[in-house]
Amino acid sequence: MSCLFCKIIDKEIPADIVYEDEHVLAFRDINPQAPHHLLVIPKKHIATINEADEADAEVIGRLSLTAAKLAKQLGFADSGYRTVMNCNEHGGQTVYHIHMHVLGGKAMGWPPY
Ligand code: IU
Repeated sequence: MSCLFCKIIDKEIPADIVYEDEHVLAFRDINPQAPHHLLVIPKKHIATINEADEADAEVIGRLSLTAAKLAKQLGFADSGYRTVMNCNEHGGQTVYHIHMHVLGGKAMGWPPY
């Protein structure tokens, strides 16, 4: 298994894990782009959101619910935050195991370029 995020799930590679359940794992991004920068990933390996199917609907929903839960727990829900899932080259995806970025703790601009 060469997927880095699968290795984090299997605890073969260390990560600053902030949440884990049967379905998802959340950890702090190694190269944070905001005061709070989490990645929420499904335990099931899905390379990009293009590969997700109907059977993945629940776990994909759990990514957003986990993002909101952690934003509340870590105290940046009320001030606001952004969730992002990059897809493929033009989306800026570099790790091919879907992940929801959760960025908070500062005001962010729009559009994102
Ligand atoms: P992207 O959307 O695929 O570009 O995001 C990948 C993120 O994974 C990026 O923000 C990296 O800093 C982050 N990351 C990490 O947190 N830990 C790692 O071991 C690796 C990448 I590799």
